[in-house]
Amino acid sequence: MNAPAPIVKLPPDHLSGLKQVERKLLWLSAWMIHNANHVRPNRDGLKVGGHQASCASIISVMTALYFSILKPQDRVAVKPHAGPVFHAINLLFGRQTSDKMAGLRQMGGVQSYPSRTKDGPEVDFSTGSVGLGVALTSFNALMQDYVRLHELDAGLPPGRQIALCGDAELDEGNIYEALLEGWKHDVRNVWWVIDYNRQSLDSVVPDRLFGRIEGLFRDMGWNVYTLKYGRKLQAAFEREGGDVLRRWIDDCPNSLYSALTFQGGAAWRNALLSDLGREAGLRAIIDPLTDDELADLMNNLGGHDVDYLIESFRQADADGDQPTCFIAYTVKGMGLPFAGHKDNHSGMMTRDQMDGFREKMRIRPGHEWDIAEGLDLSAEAFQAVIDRAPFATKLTPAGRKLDAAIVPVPDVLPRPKSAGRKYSTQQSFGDILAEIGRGEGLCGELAKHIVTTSPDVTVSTNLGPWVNRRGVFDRHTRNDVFRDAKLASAQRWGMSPTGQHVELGIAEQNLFLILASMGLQHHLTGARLLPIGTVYDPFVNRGLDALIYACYQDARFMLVSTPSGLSLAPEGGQHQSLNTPLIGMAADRLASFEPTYVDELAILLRHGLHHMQQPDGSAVWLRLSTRQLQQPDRTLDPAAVIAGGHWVVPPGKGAPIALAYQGPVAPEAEAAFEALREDVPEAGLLALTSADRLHAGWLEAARARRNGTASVSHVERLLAPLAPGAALVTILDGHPAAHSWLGAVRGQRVVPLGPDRFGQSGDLPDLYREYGMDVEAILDACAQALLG
Ligand SMILES: Cc1ncc(C[n+]2csc(CCOP(=O)(O)OP(=O)(O)O)c2C)c(N)n1
Ligand SMILES: [Mg+2]
Repeated sequence: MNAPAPIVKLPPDHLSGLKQVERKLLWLSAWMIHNANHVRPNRDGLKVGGHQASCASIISVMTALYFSILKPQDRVAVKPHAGPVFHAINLLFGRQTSDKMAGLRQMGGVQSYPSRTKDGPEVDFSTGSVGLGVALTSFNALMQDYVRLHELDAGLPPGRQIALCGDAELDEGNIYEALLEGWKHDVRNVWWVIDYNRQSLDSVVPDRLFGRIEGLFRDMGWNVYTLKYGRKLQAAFEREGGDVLRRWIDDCPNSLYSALTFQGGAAWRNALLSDLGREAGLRAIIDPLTDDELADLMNNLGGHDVDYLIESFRQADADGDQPTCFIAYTVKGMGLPFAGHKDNHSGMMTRDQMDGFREKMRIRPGHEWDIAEGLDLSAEAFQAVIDRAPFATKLTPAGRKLDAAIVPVPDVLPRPKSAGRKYSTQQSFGDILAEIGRGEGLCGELAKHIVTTSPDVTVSTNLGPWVNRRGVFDRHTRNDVFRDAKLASAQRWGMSPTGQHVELGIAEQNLFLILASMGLQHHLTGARLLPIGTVYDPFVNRGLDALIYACYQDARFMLVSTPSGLSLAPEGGQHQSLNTPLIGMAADRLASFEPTYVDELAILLRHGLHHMQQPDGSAVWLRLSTRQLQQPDRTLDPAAVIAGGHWVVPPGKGAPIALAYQGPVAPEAEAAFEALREDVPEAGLLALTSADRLHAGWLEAARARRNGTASVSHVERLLAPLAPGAALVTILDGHPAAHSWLGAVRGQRVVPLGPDRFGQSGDLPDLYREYGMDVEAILDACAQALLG
């Protein structure tokens, strides 16, 4: 526990004003949810939902922060279930409308959980999948330093990165991965405020847990403020018998404390008297109190005392920029009829309870959304409390969402001459990036904005040459000891504030969280970053929730996953990815590609760097391979490669069959095609560069046609020369379902090849034979397809 902070008293009028804010937020958040569930017409009979208890729990914390502590440049991840409190705060600041709030969880209304893309620019970070928003703040602190040290930001003052965190969020493993990574990078300006109501969704949290948590944060170099008791309890502890009361509370199991809170003053009295009735000092404290006053005293936890919270936040501010965790003890549902009940997570006030609550809040029917209704202050005085908050000032005249100019990308990226040589896509990805890293000519500006990162696979995904040129980022300059000692190594990894690679530990969720932060910098700090993250393709699954989370927020980055598929032959089943092409197709705001040859890769890399900066662009994913292929000498149509496919050998008109390949299985497809052509000279050979883009384009065109706009998609055009009932044999080093749908485009018959079982160690001939991907299997599939 910290030494008591020097008292920084709030002026009494300000404190009473903030208590009115608390009251208003409690009402508005509860009313929003009640209105959505019990007042608004319900067309489908589904429960709308909302979390009145989760909101009530954190109202004092949010009041203290938003109305006294936060500065406009601070960025906040709000715990998902406190979304209604967040919107109510914005209503008070004039940045939200009651119409939208009345539409909570309805289309066009505010989202259930704060969303950057749907709820507008006031939301700094989307939240919903617990733990991720919390961890994101730590990575954003790192990136805030990065963009400042690289002088890429808009020059606004640096802010705190703050997470308002439910205590159960600390069960998520990604929190600890992020804590460790943050420690390695010596992050600063991060605050995590834990709403320690000791309740999760199902139950009350085990008592023994929190001793551990405090120690964990301290071990990671964090400052910890444990805010257990509010001022009233602190005062009671000072009195004779107060130490007994304190010991009793400290020893009280979480579940009993919750149950007594729910039962109220009489139950508190019974419990205290039965355990401590002979303690004269204690009797002197509790006997004069009415039941309501006693309940009020016992619920006066640190996280419900605005005055104490503000003082603690100020103290932490004065302590400096060390990462700080505040464990704010609270009661879930504080101030509501089900306060403390273990089942209150999704509990909602009944109509009768709401009537009683409305009366207590003095809200007249028809005035539910009026800001000044039911307060002990005039509207003007209340407005003055709001205006006094530093956060009432806008970050910029345009608001909280910044923007950054687009960095021009040269039409053609520099790359080593490949035609006629053997190369893998992974190898040439590294080579192209290293060429950009020279920073010559048109690549000068481009190279400055690229930032790379990788979870301990920098070398093995071939980022090494780029890192050698651009250095590793660290706030402090650290020499490369091996280099200084003149020991031979291909990697020259000096670390400095100007480095452009952020080296991460293995945890893949951290990769996607830092990509999310990097990919949002244009909106958060006005810095245009072109983030590129590399990872082994199968381990995209390990970080998948964080990847989806990054895309959900519309973060802009390039994911390069390599190596992929069975073609990684000897590495075996756990390293051979099957499902990733399907993930790429199903993830929104993520354009996924799988080039086969270097010329396609160069087009797609260039496209990706451009696309991820466009207002209607998205993140980009390139799935690469280590299989070396003989490179063709040819000229490609970039538009076709970007749209998802191009004919290597166009089919004759009305051809009965075509072969389509994606990725490193091209040689097998090409060899099978040569044999096929002997029997069916008009057969075609199609190179697929993106099942995802083809599919997306197909859906888009169909939607446009349904809306009466003539539109033909790239895949429809590609397949048009084939006979209506033609066969299409497809092959990729990934789950064949990624291609099965092609048959639906024009009613052609698809025979999809590719592994649908876990792989194993082997060489390519054995594995391709075993999993039906060799020349023979392709020809068998062609024969089957031709026979119908
Ligand atoms: C990754 C994930 N798993 C499960 C859930 C479902 N869920 C929502 S809230 C919650 C418990 C939240 O408890 P806590 O963080 O303590 O919040 P509070 O008590 O403040 O409501 C769970 C399990 C979720 N939103 N995200
Ligand atoms: Mg909780």
